Amino acid sequence: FATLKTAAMSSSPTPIQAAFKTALQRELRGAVDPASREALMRAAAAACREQLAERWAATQAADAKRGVDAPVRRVHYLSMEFLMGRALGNAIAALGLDETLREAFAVQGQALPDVLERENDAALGNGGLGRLAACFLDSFAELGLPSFGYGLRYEYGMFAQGIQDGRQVERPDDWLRLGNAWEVPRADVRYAVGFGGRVEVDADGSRRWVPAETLVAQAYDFIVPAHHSERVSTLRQWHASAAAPIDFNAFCRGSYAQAAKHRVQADAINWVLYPDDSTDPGRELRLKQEALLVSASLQDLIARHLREFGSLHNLGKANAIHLNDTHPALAPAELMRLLLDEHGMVWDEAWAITRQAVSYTNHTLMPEALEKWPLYLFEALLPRHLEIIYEINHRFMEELKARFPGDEGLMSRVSLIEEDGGFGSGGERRVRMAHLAIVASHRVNGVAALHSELMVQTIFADYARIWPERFHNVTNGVTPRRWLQQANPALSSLIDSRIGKGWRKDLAELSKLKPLAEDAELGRQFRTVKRANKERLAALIRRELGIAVNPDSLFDVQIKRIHEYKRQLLNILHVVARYQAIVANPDANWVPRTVVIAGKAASAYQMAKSIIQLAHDVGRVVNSDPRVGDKLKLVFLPNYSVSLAETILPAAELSEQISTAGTEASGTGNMKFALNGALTIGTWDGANIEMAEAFGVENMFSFGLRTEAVAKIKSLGYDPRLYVEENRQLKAVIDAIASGEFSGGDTHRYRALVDKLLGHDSYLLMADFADYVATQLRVDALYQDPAAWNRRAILNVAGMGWFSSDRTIADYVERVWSVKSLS
Ligand code: DL6
Repeated sequence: FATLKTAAMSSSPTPIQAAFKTALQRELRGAVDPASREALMRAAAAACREQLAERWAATQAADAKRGVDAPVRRVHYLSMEFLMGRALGNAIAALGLDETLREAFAVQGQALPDVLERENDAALGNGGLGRLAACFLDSFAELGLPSFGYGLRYEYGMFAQGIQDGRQVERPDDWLRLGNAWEVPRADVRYAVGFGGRVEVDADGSRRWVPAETLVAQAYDFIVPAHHSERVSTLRQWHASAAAPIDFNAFCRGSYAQAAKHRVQADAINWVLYPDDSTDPGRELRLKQEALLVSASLQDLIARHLREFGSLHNLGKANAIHLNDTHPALAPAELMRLLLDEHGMVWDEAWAITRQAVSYTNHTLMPEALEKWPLYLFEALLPRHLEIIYEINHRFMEELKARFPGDEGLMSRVSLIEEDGGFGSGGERRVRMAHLAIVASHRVNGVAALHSELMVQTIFADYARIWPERFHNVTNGVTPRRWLQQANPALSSLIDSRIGKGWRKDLAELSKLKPLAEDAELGRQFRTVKRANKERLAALIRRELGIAVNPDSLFDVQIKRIHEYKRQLLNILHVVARYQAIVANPDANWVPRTVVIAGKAASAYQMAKSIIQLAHDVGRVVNSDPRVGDKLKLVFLPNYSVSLAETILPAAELSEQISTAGTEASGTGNMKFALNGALTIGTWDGANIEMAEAFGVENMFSFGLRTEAVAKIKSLGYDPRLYVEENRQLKAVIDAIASGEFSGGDTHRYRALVDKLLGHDSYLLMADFADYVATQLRVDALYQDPAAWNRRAILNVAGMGWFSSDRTIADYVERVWSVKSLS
């Protein structure tokens, strides 16, 4: 690698560039010459990690000195999901090493983007909730917040989505197969975590849990850098292993599987993000994952707090413990257990500390997502926790009896224990994890204004009556580092050229673009940037699917998890309607469109999988119909990921945010699109509403029934068939699907889907169809006036400053995590 040594630096290197170069050379010493892109990527990651490790040590040292009276507590963000994506591009941008690396790789005959692409996505999350957690880590660093993100180190993250004959197939996502140059194994950060066994009562009446099985959780750290300081944040992920070695006698007998059985069982905890919990073993494994995350993280917190303060009495004052949805909701029970049983604290003090520390975010109103665990599973795996939950519940019920005498209904509705077995319980008694989270938290928040409002009006109405002061809203945000600066460097440079670089540190400065929206030259430059991004996406589509799309067509995009409430199906119905209209009148002045859909369906969610198949069936027919040509294409991009989103978003012109009003808690994709200058066609739902208010409702294509109208129509007895009968266009669309026009004459394939639409249509696609199609025509009309379109797109970008996750985290600090929020 003599060549690398002589790699010309354009000017004399800064200390960090020099140190990085030395580390890179060292890392590459053992590699084959010329180094492969993978080897270069790993070497660069390891060299960055060295720099980050120094920043990590400095950050920890500074935080340890902050003192108990610091206005901001150290935040511990517990989440079963962190959807991080790739790390190298972000690290080199934060460290200011882009050019150094570009030059070093050029000497190796490699282009930086090609090397960056060799990194596997860390896809340790399902969707919005996990990606939000990743954006938060970025903002923790940027804001210099003392913090730890805590998660699990899954060996296979979210499944890899393949498509066979138009159907989704799931494969394990072996993202660690080439190792992970980023992670820092912490051999000295290990905690024992117990399961099963019994609770013993000592002579003094104190209770002691004797677990039947003990696992060891070991920490692996991933360091996230700030971009405008040397602060970092940490994602600490736990890896489980059996505490006991192999059974030597069994091994000597030649029973190798028997010798290692307990080790394999322990290892299963690390395998997959969210095992399918429709089976008993699946449920048990998932509860074990949650318990391991919670226990190891809280033990880590307590150990650190004792190192820093020498006493646990001020633990709640110095630390915030945040529950990212109900998955880590066991935390209050575990914290109580640790304080009572391991540290000899009395109940009242332990409870006061727990309530001071814990807060909880709800991310969905869908009742099926509110976790409930059967009591028998708790009894079998976590007997001491169950005792503690009973005691919390008993005291809570006593409080209610005093405050709401005689209101038995209220007590049974809010109890932590579901006695009669609600929906999906099979009649068994269950622990309601959301209730535990609320009772133990000093703050509970929703993730957009409408969602927070609906949360207290619907699923948590009883609790809002009991403790109205506990409920707040903190609207989501996204990190502009990844989602604008790194994903869309050309747009970022264009913005720099007009308003300077201040927006990179303070996204609110994007508002300076507002008066420039009329500037036709800026509009043209904006369009040129968009066009180049579209070409890049078109090349990807051609490479992946062999489909040629026209970069001059309107790029209309919907990327997110596939779910009935998100209504990808409504999008497809519109494509079919447009297809039929084009075929009926091919010579009309059609605005050419490329509709792009991407997203994964949960493996057991048949209806979502059917929607994916329909997208493929419709795409195949439309894309190959010579009467249609460039006027319409429907493309389903497989294996949606953070990295794929980074290519798609900058190219999008129309963002589909079309959930039934009142169902999408917030959305964050909606924010990423608008930040990249796409116009939104959207319902009055989630954060769409606040976005429209920020950049002007006239700059969004808003359509559809609003929440109150949805409720009203349902209460009056919604009949979807009436809408179909009254709308010839809609009828033709449904008939075409039902009659097998897109499924080679197979009338069975979409029968369940069509029956559901005509029967229940829980998400009101039929009711919103006409307005949606009419609004799509308004989209076409505006697209035919490029200057007007550009102007609106620029106004969208200008209005997005508030949707930075830096603002979101500042809001959490203010409303949820600061010492002030405790009063
Ligand atoms: O808050 C992040 C994200 C929201 O933007 C989405 O609207 C919402 O659907 C998503 N919720 C989940 C639900 N998970 N659980 N449980 O991912 O959260």
